[in-house]
Amino acid sequence: DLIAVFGLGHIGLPTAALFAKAGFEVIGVDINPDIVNLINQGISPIIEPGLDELLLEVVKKGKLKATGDGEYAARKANIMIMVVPTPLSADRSSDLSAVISASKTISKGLKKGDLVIVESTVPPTTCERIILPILEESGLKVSKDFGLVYTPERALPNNTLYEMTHNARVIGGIDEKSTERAITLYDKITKGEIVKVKDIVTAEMVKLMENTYRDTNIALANELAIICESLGIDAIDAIEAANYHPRVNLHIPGPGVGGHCLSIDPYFIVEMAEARGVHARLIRTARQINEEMPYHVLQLIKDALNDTGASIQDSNIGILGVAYKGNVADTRETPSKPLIDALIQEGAQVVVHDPYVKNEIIKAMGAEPVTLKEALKCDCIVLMTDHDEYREIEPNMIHGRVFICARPILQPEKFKEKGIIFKGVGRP
Ligand code: SAJ
Repeated sequence: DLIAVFGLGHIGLPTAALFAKAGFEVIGVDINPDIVNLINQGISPIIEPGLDELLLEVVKKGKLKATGDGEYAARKANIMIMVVPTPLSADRSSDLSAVISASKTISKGLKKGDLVIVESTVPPTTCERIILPILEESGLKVSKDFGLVYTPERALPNNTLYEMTHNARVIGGIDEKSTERAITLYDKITKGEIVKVKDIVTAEMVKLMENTYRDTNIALANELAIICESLGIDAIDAIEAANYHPRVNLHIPGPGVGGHCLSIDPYFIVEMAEARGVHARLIRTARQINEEMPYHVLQLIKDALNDTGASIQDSNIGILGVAYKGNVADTRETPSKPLIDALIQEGAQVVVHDPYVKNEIIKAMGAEPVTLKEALKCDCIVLMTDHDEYREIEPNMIHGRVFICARPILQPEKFKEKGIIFKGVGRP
């Protein structure tokens, strides 16, 4: 089998590399010529543990080749995997333009006996309602001439290669033949269990349900954290104690939910539910709570500065972390961005430290990149990301009087004892 992977991003590239490593001939397709060039030199455009080595190996062996010519790839391959992005539009509806465009390209090269596999995260029914009709514009008929399958990728960024080869994989096809063929294929790259579901829509929905589960649970933790703050008790202690219950697993409160998945996928469910006249009330509210968290952090900053008789306008503020979560360089949908915007809007001087994120990206956010030492000199320090490096922060490293810790990775008492005004999400 010759495999073509459409979309060489955070999921597509590792997927292509793993199939190449498993012995398949793989053509990777991307519309960005810079990405194609880098990959053909064996250089990974994304940071992901283990990917550099793996990519270099499969490119050197000639097992993986990248191209911008999708039609060529579709004509050559007999298995086509679609892993293109599905962002959220400004009105919070799904933007399926990349999926539609990739489907058109695949359709032009589609042959009898081909299998099309969709991995892109999509609102349920997208495969059958949108992708399938485009594929059939080729004149071929699904089931009779070609197969169609949906299988969501569930790997965690920063641990992608391990999870891709060990997590359980859900597969749902348009017919039994498609499903079985995909099972045989993915079995070659994963030791994880393969979970067969009855149809494509179930497989599409599974992916969204997983991320919605997490987003909703984080919203619950965030709401409880704010309530605990008002009670003057420590939410982190309370959550830890509650989690001794064998059937309770409260999540960790923080400054909001970032990343390309949790903050977007729930809206795909909302969109599809609304289209069917069902109101996704809890899911929508959870999103709202999480999106408001950066403004809760802003309030903590204002309150703390107020306690010292200062205000945002005449303070310099050092943000620790603009990555959406600890130990990654990814800033997509990061809660740090709305906080920085609000602070600048209110007239604060904002500097940012992040050990992973490039200075250009920090500058593009309108803030000045600085070293950790410099950031810790600010009047007010705001820890936003749970990078391991920040777990080592000690009271004597801080020069300012106010420390806002939006992640529960430091002990409040330690700082308060030294006269620092310490506030945190969920902290008394
Ligand atoms: N977060 C909290 N509290 C928590 C857990 C996370 O505030 O208790 C925050 C994080 O700091 C971050 C955001 O939530 O800002 C999301 O982080 P994450 O590590 O939970 O998830 P992602 O977005 O990096 O990856 C998720 C994963 N999904 C699940 O765990 C259900 C991953 O397995 C998926 O493959 C990925 O989404 C995806 O591609 O959909």
